[in-house]
Amino acid sequence: MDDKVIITAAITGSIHTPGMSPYLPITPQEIADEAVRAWEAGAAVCHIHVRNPETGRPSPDLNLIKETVTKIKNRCDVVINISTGGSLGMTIAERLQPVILFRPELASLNAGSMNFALFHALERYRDFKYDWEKAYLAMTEDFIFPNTFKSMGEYLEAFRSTDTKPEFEAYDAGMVNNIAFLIQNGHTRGPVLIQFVMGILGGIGAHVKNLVFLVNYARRQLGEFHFSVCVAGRSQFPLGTQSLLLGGHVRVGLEDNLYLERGRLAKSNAEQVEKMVRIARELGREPATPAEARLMLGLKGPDGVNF
Ligand code: KMH
Ligand code: ZN
Repeated sequence: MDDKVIITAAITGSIHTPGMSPYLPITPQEIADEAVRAWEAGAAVCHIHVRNPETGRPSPDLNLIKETVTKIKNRCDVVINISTGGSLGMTIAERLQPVILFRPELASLNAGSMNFALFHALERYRDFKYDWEKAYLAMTEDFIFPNTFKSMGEYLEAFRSTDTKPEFEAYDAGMVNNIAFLIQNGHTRGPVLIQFVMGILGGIGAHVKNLVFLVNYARRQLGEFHFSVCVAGRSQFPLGTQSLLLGGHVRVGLEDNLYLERGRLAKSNAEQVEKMVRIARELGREPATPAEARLMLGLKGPDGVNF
């Protein structure tokens, strides 16, 4: 299945705010509809955050998560990857709760701490829909997204006990080193799945040479591993294409990029998935089905989740 590419759709995330795009899904119904449409377009995995339905603010509410993932699971077999990055300001314990309660097949596990910076978006966006948006972005100038070795070890223990596969989010090269440490010390086993997240201020820049370096570095440090690439902003498609050429997988979606092309907002996650499917096929990479993705990543299957 070497030629198969696992396309993940990151449906709404917690980086963008409602004032930035009218197409950002907010309610459990909207998020579920977007996930199902992304699956129809060729996504094998959807990555899930939730938002307060009234305000659009990223939310830790477990009922909203349960409602959203249940709606998706009732309608299609897409692999559901729940975020443990959550949103800025959530506690480490809060972020882990969805894994403990819902035992998903796959969940994100952030591979190190960083100043997760979004404040510079305020140079571009001035008019917002809700009061909270400006302050939410502004506070990131002084915000450390905490993922210490202690908490990563605790997360991995919970992931092990729920048979949830971690998708390690690596925002910089040092985080690859952190993953190697976690393997060497028996916290997790290879082959690990890494999502290289590029272009976040506070992490590595979105450049072709950086991705070559990350992949080579991870190969040296980890041996065999699976990787996917997602990029904040306009390099999403070019670097996603580079990942295809390097034999990696790819993530698209409104969590990372609101556009379909320069100056044109994506009207849905599915539009971005469709574009990535077209590019992949041109390069001889067929989108993996959810069943194929489960096989490739060694996931427990949808019967093993608790929702
Ligand atoms: N919410 C961001 C700080 C994840 O889903 O695990 C990080 C994030 C990553 O969204
Ligand atoms: Zn996320």
